[in-house]
Amino acid sequence: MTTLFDPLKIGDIQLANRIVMAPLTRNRSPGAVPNTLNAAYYEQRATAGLLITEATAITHQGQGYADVPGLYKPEALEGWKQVTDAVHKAGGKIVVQMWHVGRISHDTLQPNGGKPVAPSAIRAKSKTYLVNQDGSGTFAETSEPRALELNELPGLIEDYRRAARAAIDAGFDGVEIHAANGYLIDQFLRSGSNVRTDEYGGSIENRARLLFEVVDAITAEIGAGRTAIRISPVTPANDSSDPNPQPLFTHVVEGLAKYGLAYIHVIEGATGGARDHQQGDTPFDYAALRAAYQAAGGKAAWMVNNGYNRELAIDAIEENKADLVAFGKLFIANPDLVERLKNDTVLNAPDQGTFYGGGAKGYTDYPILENVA
Ligand code: 8OZ
Repeated sequence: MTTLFDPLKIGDIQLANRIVMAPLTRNRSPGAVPNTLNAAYYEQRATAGLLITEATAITHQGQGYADVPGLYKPEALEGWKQVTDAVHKAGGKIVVQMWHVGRISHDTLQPNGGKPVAPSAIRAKSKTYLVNQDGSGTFAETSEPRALELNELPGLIEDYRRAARAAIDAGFDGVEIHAANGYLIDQFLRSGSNVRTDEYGGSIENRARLLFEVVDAITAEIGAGRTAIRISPVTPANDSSDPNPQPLFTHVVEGLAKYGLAYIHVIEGATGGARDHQQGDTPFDYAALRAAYQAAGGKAAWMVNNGYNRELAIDAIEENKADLVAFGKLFIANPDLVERLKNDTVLNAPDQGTFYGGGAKGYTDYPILENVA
């Protein structure tokens, strides 16, 4: 029987176990440049089968929060090189989560203070995180976006391609396309944020067009075996809404089946919240989603996330409901989570107050087992 602690090859990437560190926004990279503190944080967690970085902006336009890292300037790529070197020296594997926030941004974070871009000029009822002149953090309403022009989309896809190449050059084992949580690609997918009347809006096929064009560009550039994607079929995060997610995401995974991706990462329920959250009239059927992917010939590893504990994770792998399980908050608080899950030992509790912004406190100072008093 396969267990959570068994190795697995996903696309081109060999993993030591099936325990994954989920992408976690930590707002500790001023100027969008990863630093030595960030490298220490990831290195501490390198016993995970796979580390997924915090969401990382592909361009300045794709930036929506203070002090999140980027992939769009040389200093940031140098910074990431330190991170990937540290993780590899510690025997780990790491992919970068490629992020364009779309409308979840603020004018003050945009190039020349311009409007954030979106499929349609519909403001999200959501907040972003800014840093004041004095260094203190505040949450602010997201700004009014402008609709992307049809002729801007090829440039946007090119931004994804360029960032994927830069990521591989910076030493990443692969990339995860962020198509979840109400950010740009998800904004295109869902009818609540996409009312376009051109070939990128309306039907499910049209709303998923950008997603597939991004996957086409990235897989052509770096290979499908180093490319992965994250989706969140029912999350209400960042005001994302669609009354009929099952056929929408069935179309998405059926289309993804042809590429030979490294993995498909599915957030089950409301991101960071209720696993049984629902949009529309019927509960979402995740088993049917996976079955549709496999029936279409999809062979990528199936990664699940959201509120998994030891027991749920062990069950998911042993019952073959998933190939990989991603843990978020547990990895924030437990750098040696793999060891702790293996031995079924006590877990450190995460401190919510230090999730976003700050320094080493609540970041690199969680104790590992032998240091627990
Ligand atoms: C928490 C705070 C800011 C951003 C996501 C990238 O939800 C995020 C995020 C999470 O995917």
